[in-house]
Amino acid sequence: MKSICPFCGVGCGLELMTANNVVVSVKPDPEHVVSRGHICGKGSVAHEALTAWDRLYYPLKKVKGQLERTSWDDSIKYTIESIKNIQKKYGNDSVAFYGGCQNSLEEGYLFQKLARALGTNNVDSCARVCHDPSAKALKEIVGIGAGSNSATEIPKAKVVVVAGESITDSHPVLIQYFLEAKKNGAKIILIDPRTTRLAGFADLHLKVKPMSDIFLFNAVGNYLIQHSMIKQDFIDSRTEGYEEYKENVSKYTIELAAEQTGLAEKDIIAFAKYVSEDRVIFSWGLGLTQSTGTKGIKSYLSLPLLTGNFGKEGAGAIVYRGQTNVQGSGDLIKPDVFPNGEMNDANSEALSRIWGFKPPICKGSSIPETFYGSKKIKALFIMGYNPVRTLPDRDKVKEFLGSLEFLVVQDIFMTDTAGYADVVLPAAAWAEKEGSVSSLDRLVKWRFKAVDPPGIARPDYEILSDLAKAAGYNFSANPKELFEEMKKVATVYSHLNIEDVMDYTKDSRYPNGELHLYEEKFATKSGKAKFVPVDAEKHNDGLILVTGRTVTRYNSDEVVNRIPGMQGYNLKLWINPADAKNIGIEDGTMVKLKSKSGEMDITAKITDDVIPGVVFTYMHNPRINDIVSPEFDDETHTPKYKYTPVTVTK
Ligand SMILES: Nc1nc2c(c(=O)[nH]1)N[C@H]1C(S)=C(S)[C@@H](COP(=O)(O)OP(=O)(O)OC[C@H]3O[C@@H](n4cnc5c(=O)[nH]c(N)nc54)[C@H](O)[C@@H]3O)O[C@H]1N2
Ligand SMILES: Nc1nc2c(c(=O)[nH]1)N[C@H]1C(S)=C(S)[C@@H](COP(=O)(O)OP(=O)(O)OC[C@H]3O[C@@H](n4cnc5c(=O)[nH]c(N)nc54)[C@H](O)[C@@H]3O)O[C@H]1N2
Ligand code: SF4
Ligand SMILES: [Mo]
Repeated sequence: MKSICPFCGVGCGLELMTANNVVVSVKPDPEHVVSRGHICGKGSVAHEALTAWDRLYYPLKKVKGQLERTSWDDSIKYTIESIKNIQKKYGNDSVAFYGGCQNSLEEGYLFQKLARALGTNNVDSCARVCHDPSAKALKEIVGIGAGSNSATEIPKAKVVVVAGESITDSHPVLIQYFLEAKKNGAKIILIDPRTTRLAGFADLHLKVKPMSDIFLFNAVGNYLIQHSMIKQDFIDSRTEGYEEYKENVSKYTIELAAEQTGLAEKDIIAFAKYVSEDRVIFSWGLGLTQSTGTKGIKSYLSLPLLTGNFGKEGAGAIVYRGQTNVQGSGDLIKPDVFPNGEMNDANSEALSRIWGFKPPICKGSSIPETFYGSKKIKALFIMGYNPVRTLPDRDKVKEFLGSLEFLVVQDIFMTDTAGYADVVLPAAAWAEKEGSVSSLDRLVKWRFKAVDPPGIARPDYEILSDLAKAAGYNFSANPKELFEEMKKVATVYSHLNIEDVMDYTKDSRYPNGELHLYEEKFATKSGKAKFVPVDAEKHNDGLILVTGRTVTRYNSDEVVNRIPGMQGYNLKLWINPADAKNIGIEDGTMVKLKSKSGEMDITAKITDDVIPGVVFTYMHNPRINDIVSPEFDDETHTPKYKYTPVTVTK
C-alpha cells in the first residue's frame, strides 16, 4: 500500500507491506517524484510506532480526578455539552482549538470548520511555532505563503544558500539533491552558528552569531547595490519598493555586519559574490524563523529580488517546513485569516454558501497569545499537538492548562499534555486512515489506509464529524468528499485533481502544478514582488542557548521514543572550548544551565561545533523548554526558540 512518511515535510513516498492487519515493513517508494526511492532511518521504522503497546485504544473521561474508560457516544456528547456550557457562561471566544500539523489536509480543514461552527476563530496550528514567519513574509513579498521552487530543482542551481537549517538531521532525504548539485558544480553556502554535517559539503560556512542574520543580509544587499551587482531590469519590471529598500540598507556596511555577525569581511564579500549569480536558491529553516523571525526572512528575500533570482528553474525560495502536513495546516488553520482568504464579510459570506453557517469576522487568539496571557480562554481542544513538551517555559504552560475548566486532547498516545485532559480521544494514526498531505515544496499526495486502528480508536475526520453532529451540524466524514470541499474553499488547492494526488508518479503541486512559480508575474495583487525594508537589532554578548534537531529523534519524541531500538539518545549541552575554559569545566562535567524561566542539570560536551558564546542542545530533550524563555516574533508570535540568554555554571 502506498503512503507518505508521517514525520518531516519532505513527505517521502513509502510502500507498506501488511500481514494480518499489521504493517510489517516499510520500503521506499521508487516512483515518488521527490524522494525517488529514498527514505531515512525514521521513515524506515515509522510503522513500528503503530503497534506500540500503549497506543490509546478507547476514549477516556476524567471522573473524580482519574481518567476512566468511556464510550464514543458519551465522550462526544460530554465534550460538546461541556464546550457549549462554557460558551454560554463566558461567550463563544472562551474556547480555542489548537494543533493539526500531524493531520491530513482534510482533518485540518474540518478542525477549523468545527471551531468556526462553534462561533470562534480561536483556531491555530503548530505552524505558528515553526514556519509562520516564512509563510507571512512570502505572502507579503511574492504572494503565496509557500516556497517557490521544488526541492528537485536544487541540482539546477549554480549556488544553493542554506540559512539556519540542518538538512542531514531535519530533511535527510533531500541530501540526494545536494549531492547532485555538487556533482553539477554548484556551490553550497551554509549560514549557521553550528557546524552541522552539511558544513562538510559547504563551499562557504558563515558561522554567524545567533540573531545577527539581518546585519548580514542588509549589508550584502547594500554591497550588491553599491557594486552594481544587481539586475536592474528585473528590479524595474518585476518589483516595487526598491528605492525605500536601497535607502534603508545604505547604513549597513560590511564593517558593521562583520562586527555584529562575528564573520570576516572577506567572507561576507564572498557571500555577496555568490548570491549575485544568475541561478541561486535561497533556502532556510528555523535558524531564521525562530530567531530573527519574519523580519529576518524579509531581509533575506530581498537578495533574490535584487539579483533576479525568481521565476526560473533553480532560482527562488525553498522553505524546509517541518511536519508532515505543516504546509497544508498552515495554509488552512489560522485565527486571523479564513481558509478562503482575508477575514472579511465577503469571505465569510462565501464560506456560508458552502458551509451553511456564517463564521464570525473577528480575529481569533493564536497559540502563544492564549498560553501566555489570555485569561479569557476557559476550554481548549488540542488535536495532535503536545505543548507541555514543546512550548517555552513549561511551568507557564502547565499552569495555564491547569487553570482551564475543560481540556480535550485527541492524540494517538497518552502524552504529557493529555495528562491534563478532562477527555482524551483516541485517534487512528497515518496508516490507519486516508487523506492528503501537502509537503514542503507544495506537492500534495494521498495516504491510503493499510490497517485498522487499534481498539476503538477512530480517524480524526470521523471524530470531528461526530463532534459537529453533536453540535447540530452535518460535516462529511469522507476524506474524498472533504478533499473536494476543501478545494472549493481554499483556492490555492483548487486546481488539484484527486486522481493525480493519488498517483505517486504524478507531480501534483499546488497552486498550478509548476515546479517553480512566478515566471511571468508574482501572485501579489500588483503582480510585482515587494522589497520590504527591515532593520537589525543589536544583542547582548552573554551566552545564548540554541535548541535544534537530531536525525534520530522527532519533535516531542512521543512517537519515535516508542519504537523498539530507538529509545534513548545523547542529551548533552554543546559548549565551545573557549567558553568551557572560562567556566572552568571539562568534557563530561555536569553543569547547571539557567535562564530567567528555569534551570536544569546537564552534561557538558566540549566541541568546536558551536561558536563561542553559543551553547546548543536538542529540542527533543523533555526538559529543555523549562529553560527556553517565552520571547516572540513581533509579527507572528513565533517563539524565539533559538535565542535564550543563559548562564552555565559548574
Ligand atoms: N530528525 C528530525 N527531523 C525533523 C524534525 C525533528 O524533530 N527531527 N522536526 C521537523 C520540524 S517540525 C521542523 S520545523 C524542521 C526543522 O528543521 P531545522 O530548520 O533544521 O531545525 P533546527 O535543527 O531546529 O534548526 C536549524 C538550525 O538553525 C541554526 N540556528 C540557530 N540560530 C540561528 C541563527 O540565529 N541564524 C542562523 N542562520 N542559524 C541559526 C541551528 O544551529 C540549527 O542548526 O525539521 C523537521 N524534521
Ligand atoms: N526548544 C524548542 N522547542 C521547540 C522547537 C525548537 O526548535 N526548540 N521547535 C518547535 C517546532 S518547529 C514544532 S513544529 C513544535 C512541534 O511540537 P508538537 O507538534 O507539540 O510536537 P510533536 O511531537 O510533533 O507532536 C505531535 C503530536 O501528534 C500526535 N499524533 C501523531 N499522529 C497523529 C494523528 O494522526 N492524529 C492525532 N490526533 N494525533 C497524532 C503525536 O502522538 C504527538 O503527540 O515544537 C516546537 N518546540
Ligand atoms: S526524510 Fe522526512 S519524510 Fe523522508 S523518510 Fe525521513 S523523516 Fe520521513
Ligand atoms: Mo516545526
